[in-house]
Amino acid sequence: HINKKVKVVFVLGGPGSGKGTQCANIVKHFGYSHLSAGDLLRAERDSGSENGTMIKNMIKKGEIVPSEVTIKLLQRAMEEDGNDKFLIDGFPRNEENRAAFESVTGIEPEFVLFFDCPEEEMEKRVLNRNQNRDDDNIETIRKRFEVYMGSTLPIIEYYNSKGKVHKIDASKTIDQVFEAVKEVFSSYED
Ligand code: UP5
Ligand code: MG
Repeated sequence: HINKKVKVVFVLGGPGSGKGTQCANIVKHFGYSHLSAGDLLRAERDSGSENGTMIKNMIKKGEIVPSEVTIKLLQRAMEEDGNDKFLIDGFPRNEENRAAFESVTGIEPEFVLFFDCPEEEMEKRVLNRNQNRDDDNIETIRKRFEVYMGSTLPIIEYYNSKGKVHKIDASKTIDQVFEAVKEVFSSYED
């Protein structure tokens, strides 16, 4: 377990819903550190580590990497960063991720920020993004949506039943979405 008491907010939503974009804004206004599980996995893939090939294949297929890999990367990043509040973006993606993170770290999220966005809009955003991502092609995007609906939405539902979800209409402009996000974070400021 991480010794220091850290606050964690899970930032969830489908591919292209704007998690990364909004996290960058939240960091500037509210002093959180942003950890994108996808970015950490891509860095690990590119580092030539022994898990690299497995991560590469799973991302390419839009599948969810086993939690022990992702959790190790998240824990290391939290320790190295040293902040006491984190946005964890794009994790947990399924029940296995969720349960393992809780038991390994002992951390329960303070709340979950959920970016709700229609699939057509998310698809348009991902296809228009030019970041050279291995998984931004129509075939993988379809698979990412499928995995999101089948595995990640139930996790959002789980936290919703515990009263922890703040749902944001992510189909609006970046500025409009951030206005709604700010309201949520302001209500948690001490
Ligand atoms: N954009 C953003 N907001 C907009 C708005 N309001 N209006 C118009 N345009 C908007 O945004 C996407 C694009 O849309 C950008 O061009 C942006 O300018 C524009 P972004 O903020 O990047 O959206 P985000 O939700 O972060 O989309 P991303 O594609 O990163 O989400 P994914 O969840 O698909 O990707 P992630 O990196 O989290 O995961 C990738 C893969 O890694 C997974 O499929 C999986 O294989 C693997 N993975 C795991 O196995 N385990 C994990 O825990 C995490 C990832
Ligand atoms: Mg992202």
